[in-house]
Amino acid sequence: MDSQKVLVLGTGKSGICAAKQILQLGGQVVLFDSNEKLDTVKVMKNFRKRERISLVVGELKPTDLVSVDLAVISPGIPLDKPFVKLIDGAKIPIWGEIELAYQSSKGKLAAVTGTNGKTTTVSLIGEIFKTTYDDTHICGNIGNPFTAEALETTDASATILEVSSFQLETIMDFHPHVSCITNITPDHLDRHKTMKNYVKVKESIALNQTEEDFIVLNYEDPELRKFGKRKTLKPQVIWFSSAHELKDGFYYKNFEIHHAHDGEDEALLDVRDTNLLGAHNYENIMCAIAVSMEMGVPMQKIISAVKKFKPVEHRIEFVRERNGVRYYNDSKGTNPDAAIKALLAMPGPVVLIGGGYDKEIPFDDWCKLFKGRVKYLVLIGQTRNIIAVCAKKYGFTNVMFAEDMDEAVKDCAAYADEGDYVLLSPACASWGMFPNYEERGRIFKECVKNL
Ligand code: UMA
Repeated sequence: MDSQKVLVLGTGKSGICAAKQILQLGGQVVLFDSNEKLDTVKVMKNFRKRERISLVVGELKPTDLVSVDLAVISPGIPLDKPFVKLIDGAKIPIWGEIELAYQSSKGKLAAVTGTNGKTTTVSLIGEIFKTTYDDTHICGNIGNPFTAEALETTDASATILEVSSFQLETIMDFHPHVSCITNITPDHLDRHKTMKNYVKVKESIALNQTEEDFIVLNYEDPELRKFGKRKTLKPQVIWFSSAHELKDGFYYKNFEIHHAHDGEDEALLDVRDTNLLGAHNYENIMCAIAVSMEMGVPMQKIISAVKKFKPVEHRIEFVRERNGVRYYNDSKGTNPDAAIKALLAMPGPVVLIGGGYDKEIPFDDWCKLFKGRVKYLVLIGQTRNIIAVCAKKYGFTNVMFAEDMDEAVKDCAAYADEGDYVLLSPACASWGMFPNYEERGRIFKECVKNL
């Protein structure tokens, strides 16, 4: 990186941290953001010394590419953008922010991808690693860019990385010792266009893995079952299942998590001794146990960390009880599959808040579940008409529209009776109404607390 000129695309968290890493290694940075309304002063405040950094905003011109050695792209930038094509046309290599970090990172690396469950699984693995590794790094799509951590890692470090499909599109040498795919269900089809493309990009987490590495896969996911049995797949497969008693791997049965191996079957944990709710969370626990075991954490330490672990913010997070109504924040339910899991985890009648940014994913499987489970559905955001029409198709018409979160929460409070569950689990991204799902979740909690 020494003296190289690197064009960093995007000035969000990833772009800023990537630029800092390049500067720290002695390189020169040209930051680019296509948002013409960007607060350039705020962006530049991230950098104390301005000698080797410049900022280009709006349009990227061929002259901006003169003597650029490498481009590093933020995950939120689609690869079909004209400025990306311009860079590609100039034969400048394009790395993802993850790849840049990987090239400088040291120690042991595990990576988790999948449509849902990534954040809980990664947070849990992080807590487990801390029992054994003094220098544990938890980063990636979880909200802490890998480039913010990479230069801090040493040969004694253990890193657990959450990787999104956006990030996997631009890897090159990226090679985790243990990888994991939690599940693959429709998401981000506005970007990947087809399910086939989306599955392929998720599976590329194993691209550079060898026979000495491991991949943890969900036996109940049809795509992953096919993938795990593929002859060309190099890493050793570790299966987990929430529905089948496996002969080799981890499985869930009658509240217990078992580990079957070498002809033996060991009951490891009663899930009622954990703070996690719902079958999808038992799958997350199995992923975390399998990854941690292959990363060298002793099983006893793994089990005790699992028992202590508290659910992550915005994932079926209990907010408060008011007049016998329990309020849950599942703002991280940004696609139908995640929202289905949250809905199924509720032990009683639900007053549901849904809707948001349109990622062009069908809502049918989610809406089919409303009858008999959901008392009222309060819809917000761009997708509210689409969801209302879809719910009607499946005989559900108790639908209300709200203009903002405050109105939605007040509607829920008015319609919920003692013993009901008010759940924010929108099945959509937050964009359009909120900057991100975290902010959406925080505003929901604020509104609930103000009731
Ligand atoms: N930008 C452009 N041109 C474009 C698009 C974006 O210049 O055409 C600029 C924007 O103006 C903005 C910057 O790019 O300044 C934003 O970059 P970004 O969207 O990559 O956002 P970051 O802040 O870098 O956050 C990213 C991830 N965001 C996305 O993938 C959309 C974060 O995941 C991640 O936590 C962070 O890196 C650290 O690794 C968020 C996410 O929604 C949580 N992820 C999706 C998901 O989980 O489903 C994949």
